[in-house]
Amino acid sequence: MKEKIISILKEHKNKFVSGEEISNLLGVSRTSIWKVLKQLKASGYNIESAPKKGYKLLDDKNIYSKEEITLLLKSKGSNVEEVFYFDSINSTNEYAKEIGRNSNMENVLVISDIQTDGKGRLGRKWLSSESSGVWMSLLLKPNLNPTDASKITQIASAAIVTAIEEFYNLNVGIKWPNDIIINGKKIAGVLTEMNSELGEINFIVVGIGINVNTKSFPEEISDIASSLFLESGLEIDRKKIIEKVIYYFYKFYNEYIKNKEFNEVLDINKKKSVTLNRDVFIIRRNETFEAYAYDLNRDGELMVRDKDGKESVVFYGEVSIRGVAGY
Ligand code: BTX
Repeated sequence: MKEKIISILKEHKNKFVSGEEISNLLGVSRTSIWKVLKQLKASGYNIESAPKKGYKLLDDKNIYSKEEITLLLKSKGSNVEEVFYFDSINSTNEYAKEIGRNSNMENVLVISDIQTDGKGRLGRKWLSSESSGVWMSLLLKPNLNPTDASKITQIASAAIVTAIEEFYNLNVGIKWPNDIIINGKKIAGVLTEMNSELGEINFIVVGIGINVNTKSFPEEISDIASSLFLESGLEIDRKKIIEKVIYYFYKFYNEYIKNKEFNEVLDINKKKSVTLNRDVFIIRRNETFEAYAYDLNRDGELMVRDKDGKESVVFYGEVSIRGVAGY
């Protein structure tokens, strides 16, 4: 009902719509409409009410809620079938994995204003305590071989870069395969987690964290972290970023799942790479060695050449680049 009322108010943006009209459109009593409008006002909607005229939605720019996000994604015809929204949660990835384990649902978006225990890779933390970023996870059930799951990370990285470049005039880079970098600092990251058995994927959760309007970072990461606001001076409604990232994610994902077409994603990952054409450190199991990163192969794996000229593919190794995002 909340969603429907917001929809009606949005259709009449900056114009009054009477309680009676809303009540006729939805077939519910004016008292119920009035109660919902009161709740909407309490949750931050700027709704003007005037006797005999009705209600008018003035500004919904900074409203972050399940209804807003659901409406936004529905109107853009995205593949997202269900949205779980939280004001605060430990980790959207953890919640999405829980749904993955316990239901048949897929194409579910879990999103939270704040994460109290946001996760990075390899047990690291992802700071998401301020309500100024986008912290979201998609639950997917693709019919893929588990060895292809890493492509989902690259699809997400390509989607984030493409989305950001639509709004900001910034030079955005990808530190292979999951960090998004601007001016040498990390502004976004992707954490893909998979549940699989016997060569089959049960589900994949792709977690996306983007520092959008963050004004400052704690000292421990202030040298390596930045936000779209800090890099551009532009404050933006986070919903716009969500809409575009989801749009591009599904554009690339559907291309890959339906047509096995990964070239556009690969091109973006190559073109935007801050890892390629430089010396990197490969940390593989207990071994660390320096090598020159010269290409991404057709599957998006990093190709490196060590100082003896031996070429190899980096699968699981953590790649570290001097001078980029603190590595
Ligand atoms: P990562 O392991 O590449 O990066 C984690 C490292 O980045 C940390 O060790 C720290 O140095 C630095 N860092 C921590 N917080 C931030 C931040 N807000 N901005 C920039 N740098 C930071 C990258 O992991 C993957 C991150 C995915 C986060 C999303 S948010 C939604 C979803 N839920 C969840 O718990 N994780 C994902």
